[in-house]
Amino acid sequence: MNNENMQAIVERPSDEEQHHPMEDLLRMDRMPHIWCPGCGLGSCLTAFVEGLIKADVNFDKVAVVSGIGCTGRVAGYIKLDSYHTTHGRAIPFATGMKLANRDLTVVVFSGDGDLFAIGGNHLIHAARRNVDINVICVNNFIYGMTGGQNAPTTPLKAYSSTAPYGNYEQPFNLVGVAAASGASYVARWTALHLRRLTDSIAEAANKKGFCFIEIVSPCATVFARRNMGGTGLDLLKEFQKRSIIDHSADPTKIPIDMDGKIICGEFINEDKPTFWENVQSGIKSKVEKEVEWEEMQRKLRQKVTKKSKSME
Ligand SMILES: Cc1ncc(C[n+]2csc(CCOP(=O)(O)OP(=O)(O)O)c2C)c(N)n1
Ligand code: SF4
Repeated sequence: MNNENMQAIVERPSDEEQHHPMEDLLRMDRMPHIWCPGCGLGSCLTAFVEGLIKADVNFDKVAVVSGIGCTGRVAGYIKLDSYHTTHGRAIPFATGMKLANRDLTVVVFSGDGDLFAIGGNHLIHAARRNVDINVICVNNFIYGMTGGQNAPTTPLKAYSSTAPYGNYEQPFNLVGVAAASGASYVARWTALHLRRLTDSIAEAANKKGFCFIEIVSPCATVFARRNMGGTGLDLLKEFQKRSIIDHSADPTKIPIDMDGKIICGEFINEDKPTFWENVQSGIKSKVEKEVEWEEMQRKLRQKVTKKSKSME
């Protein structure tokens, strides 16, 4: 190593001089974050920020909503208007915000437990109504924050703190639930598919209707350790081995199990009327019918008056 290189290493910039490439969109005063080493959430947040930049949305008009959990911390780390709501209630909160202020791009960023266990009912009904919000769900197969209890996504036979002999409950296939409930956009990626995930987030940000993106992401601490004696990195390697991209796959037929393939892709990308558009067209046709009815009544009254005058 020559002297110049040596000098460059010795003279590393001080902490004050160092800048995070995404610091404009992150609340740096909240760093260091709470996530464990090897957790996939850092990559998920990076893809989210990059996706919003790529979508070229007006950041003053973006609102991010999270529920409770490790994933839910995203609302606290992103430097945009963001709301850390109660467990399971991110979607109703986001729905209200979007309906009251329809210029906003509203994104829910939360965990599989938050969105599909306690919040499951809200998710299916928001998808059914095609509410114009985006939902990004980080699926780490477990309740991470509270110590690794079974989630509705825990694969059969996987170990969790509430399934010490292996899980015997059939898990939800998240993209299948979103698709069957009527979402306009449905995609699944792993935390390794950063470029494709970023593109999906950008696509959804500019799309009307209920958009759902599942990110399969490693929980290094309470899922990986308990199930494979490995780390978050080992789980990522496993995802790499098992992932297949197939955009034409039927999202209702691609559950994730402990050792099978993880089918990823953009499965649904449709245009259909949103909840608000249906409300507007309902009101419009009702008003038109009333105007028509009043006109008919007016003409009838005119006719009757004319007739009675002619009889006088
Ligand atoms: C009403 C209510 N019930 C239960 C909890 C406890 N709780 C906090 S986070 C969580 C699960 C989080 O799991 P998930 O959404 O998958 O997020 P992760 O931590 O795995 O990212 C639970 C049950 C709570 N905070 N509020
Ligand atoms: S518990 Fe799991 S999901 Fe939560 S921060 Fe740690 S590794 Fe990530």
